Amino acid sequence: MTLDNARLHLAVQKSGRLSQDTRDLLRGAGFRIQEGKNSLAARIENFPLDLMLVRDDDIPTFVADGVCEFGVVGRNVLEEASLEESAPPVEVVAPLGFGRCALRIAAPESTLYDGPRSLGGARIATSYPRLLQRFLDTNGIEATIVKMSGAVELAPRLQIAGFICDLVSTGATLEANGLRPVDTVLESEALLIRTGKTLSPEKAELAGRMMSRIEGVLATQESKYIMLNAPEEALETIAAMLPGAEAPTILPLAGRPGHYAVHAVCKESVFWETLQKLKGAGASAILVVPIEKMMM
Ligand code: PRT
Ligand code: ZN
Repeated sequence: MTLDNARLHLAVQKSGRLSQDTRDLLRGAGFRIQEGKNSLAARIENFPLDLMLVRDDDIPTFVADGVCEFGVVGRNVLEEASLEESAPPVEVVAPLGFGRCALRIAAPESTLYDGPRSLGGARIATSYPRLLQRFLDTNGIEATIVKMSGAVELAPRLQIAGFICDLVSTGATLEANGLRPVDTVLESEALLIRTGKTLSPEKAELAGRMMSRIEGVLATQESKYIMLNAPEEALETIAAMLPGAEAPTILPLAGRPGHYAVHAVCKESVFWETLQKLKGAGASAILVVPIEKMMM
């Protein structure tokens, strides 16, 4: 098989909370998505990659089976699927920083909660029975799990269950239903996952190229390029203060003996406090600029 015949397949949510951010990430990594009539797949015009547009719940299976080499899915969906007996392994390549939410236990405002033991003997409604069971087991609690596929927040009012275990982001849905979060089962965000199956050498090479582009976008989201001037005696202190920077470039300033320009890529957030500290250490003319592309 030649390289041209090998195409990668990335399973992404067709429509829902992860769709837009997934597309934005791919576009940011330079992948041009061909918006065609096919509602099941979308071709990337400038890379041997096809997006398979599916329901998020199916993504772990497609990737585990190797039907798709990669996928983008919430940690909540991935972990619930991987707790199923005989689930083939998938690997987490990278957390993607969007789709953040938490799987939380919640109860009506008036319910007293004093840690997981308050769940003993209770009925808890959820769409995530395996993650909830793991949480209960870890805490040595016996409770009845009531499996629901949606509208879990209505369970207490309908007297189906005294507690719920559901995804929360802003908390507005809980509040609107007179519920309050009392415990956390899982913190979640979207993940890039890959199949545990071995890829052909051609696909492995493409996979490496695809991942380094995506990782490049993820790295630039936090990273900044920082430039400043500093006197020679402050260089060591200042270099040590630059967040997440390796080996800054230090250049002599023309016409100002003993003064240098310091340039560095900071791979962690640069806050105002950092700038204040740099100034305090003798830095001047500090510039922080965003990085558009980066390949390590
Ligand atoms: O059709 P398909 O099966 O693909 O989509 P879906 O309806 O199952 O999933 P979707 O699009 O709702 O969510 C996809 C993924 O987004 C989830 O698996 C999570 O990883 C992530 N995510 C992030 C969320 C939320 N935030 C979220 N708030 N998923 C669901 N919610 C729901 C939650 O279930 C509750 O009903 O939003 C409500 C609470 O939101 P707040 O803001 O009121 O707290
Ligand atoms: Zn779903």
